[in-house]
Amino acid sequence: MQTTKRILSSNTVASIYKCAIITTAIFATALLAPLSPACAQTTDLFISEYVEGSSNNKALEIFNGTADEIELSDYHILRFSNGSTSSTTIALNAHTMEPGTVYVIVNEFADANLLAMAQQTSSELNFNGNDSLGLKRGSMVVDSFGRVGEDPGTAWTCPGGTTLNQTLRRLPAICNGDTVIDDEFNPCLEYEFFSVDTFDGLGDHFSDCASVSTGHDTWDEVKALYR
Ligand SMILES: [Ca+2]
Ligand SMILES: [Ca+2]
Ligand SMILES: [Ca+2]
Repeated sequence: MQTTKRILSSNTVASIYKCAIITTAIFATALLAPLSPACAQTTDLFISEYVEGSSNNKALEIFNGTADEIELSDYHILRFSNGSTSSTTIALNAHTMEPGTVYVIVNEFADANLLAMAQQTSSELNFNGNDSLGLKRGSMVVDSFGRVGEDPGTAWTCPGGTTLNQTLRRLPAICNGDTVIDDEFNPCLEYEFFSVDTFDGLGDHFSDCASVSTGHDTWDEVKALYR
């Protein structure tokens, strides 16, 4: 039986958002009603699970929490090994991600039961706890893991958590990726931790966040709908 451990307690489990009410002098409140309250929203792909397991059991799960289909081949993963600032690129396959779905990439030499979860395999998906990762759309960083340029030794750690020999699952309250690749990394702020070779969270992701249409993600675009 897998053992699970919640690192963060009631303050994160509650995931209560103070949703701001959209107000404006320009548009009638009635017209704006469908748009409010404006909760924390997901605007792009992010990493929803990181598997740093035994041997070659390495995997990443990417989540589309937006309201739109997203073409995955517009994105790629970068791996920065052992504190290096230069990276290895892992291209992502052509695949249309429907809203609310995930995509799982697995090291091609992983155990069969992990490979069975894969939508893509790569020999380059090989990290071992002290390696940073980036998820990019073109030149834009949409998420990152670890701290580029820092070799923490064996792993980034925090009370009850480590990036070595664990499965890390993004907390439901995390709505968007970490777009700063080289600042301090505290995995306990963003992930919950599961024992080594936990694979049963791959294939879906639970998020507390509202999805937002990436086609209408600026206020000017939203306003244009009501003209
Ligand atoms: Ca390494
Ligand atoms: Ca960061
Ligand atoms: Ca998952």
